Amino acid sequence: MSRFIALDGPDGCGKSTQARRLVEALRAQGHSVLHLREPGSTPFGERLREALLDPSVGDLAPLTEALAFFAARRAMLDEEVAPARARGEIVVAERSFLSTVVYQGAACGQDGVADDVLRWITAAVHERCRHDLLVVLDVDPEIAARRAADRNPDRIEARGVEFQRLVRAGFLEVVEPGHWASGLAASGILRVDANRTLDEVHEDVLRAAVACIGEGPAAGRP
Ligand code: Z5A
Repeated sequence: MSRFIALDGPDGCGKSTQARRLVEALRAQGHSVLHLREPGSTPFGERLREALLDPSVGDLAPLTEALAFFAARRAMLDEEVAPARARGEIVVAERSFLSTVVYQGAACGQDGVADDVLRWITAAVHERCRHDLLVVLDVDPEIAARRAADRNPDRIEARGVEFQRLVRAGFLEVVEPGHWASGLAASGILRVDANRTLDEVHEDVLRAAVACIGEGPAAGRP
């Protein structure tokens, strides 16, 4: 049975590592799994990713950034996620619309894209292809910064630890029960404490994914 699962969270929360481990574990259980990343995973999306992360691009308005992330997302849904779902595969993606809601919305304060605009565009972009499970890996920005200390920051990472605090607060808002975002994932949004060891985080992520895969089909699920 096909499922669409995304791992999201602040920079350095461990999404890429946990996505790789989840994909390996699910494949070891016999599932056919497609591993994607946002922005990216299509030729168009990878070109947008390059531009969006390139420090030489300089500042962009939050709405400009949001529209570019949504454009890359829609291409990935049409070209990769929908066909994989039709083949009955499990899709594991790094990041989701939650990142746009947080990075281009809540974390930008008054300059951010308004929540009702983000909600409208998200619904339109995901009209025919929605997540089953969204996992937010919640991490203290100082811990995340130490983990990524040996890397050159990309355009968005270069905003520093204060911005990362706002990003974390934004993710903690979207995992609150009743936030509109949870209505776009059949099994909802789960917060996982990512301040722990890789193995502890993996156990929680795998347990949630296996539970989601084991659940019966939701109404309207493609
Ligand atoms: N962005 C946006 O603004 N709006 C949007 O809509 C979308 C994205 C979709 C690119 O995302 C940027 O785009 C990102 C958000 C923005 N901004 N920034 N910066 P990305 O996902 O490609 O980039 P990232 O968040 O910077 O990913 P990352 O740096 O690769 O981090 P990660 O995937 O969360 O972590 P990792 O690579 O798995 O781990 C980092 C290191 O920590 C690595 O050495 C691990 O071995 C180590 N690690 C991870 N977990 C642990 C634990 N639990 N213990 C110890 N060490 C650990």
